[in-house]
Amino acid sequence: MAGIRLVLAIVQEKDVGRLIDALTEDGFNATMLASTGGFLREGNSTILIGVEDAQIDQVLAVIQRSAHRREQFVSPMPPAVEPVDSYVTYPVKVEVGGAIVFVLQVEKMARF
Ligand code: 2BA
Repeated sequence: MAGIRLVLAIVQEKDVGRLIDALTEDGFNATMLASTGGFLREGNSTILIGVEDAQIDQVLAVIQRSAHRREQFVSPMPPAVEPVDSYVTYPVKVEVGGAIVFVLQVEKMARF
């Protein structure tokens, strides 16, 4: 039996519709989870895609062409442990978007 991989892609909200459309068009099954980035504390989406080994390159190519990196100025949230008035935040420029992708080996997949 062919090996199964789980692709876990974290993408910006702006890119998620385009990515899901492209995955569906190419015949991939995907699940979207609402997630929040630890640094920006903004909503992003975590997409789960179960695929066979042989499809990994194709799915990565779909993700790469659907998610774009862009620059954004943000004021980071103060750390929860600091007193609020002792912490001054300055906007910082960060690059966001594109996709952060993890590929995991799956021991078993079942559909009941
Ligand atoms: P956030 O944690 O909200 O990070 C958004 C962007 O802010 C990051 O983009 C990065 O450019 C910047 N950034 C993150 N931490 C920073 C820091 N300590 N100082 C300065 N800039 C910082 P990406 O690297 O493209 O990450 C996009 C989102 O992907 C992240 O949102 C997070 O939700 C997820 N992510 C990234 N790396 C991850 C990892 N190793 N494990 C789990 N999730 C990850």
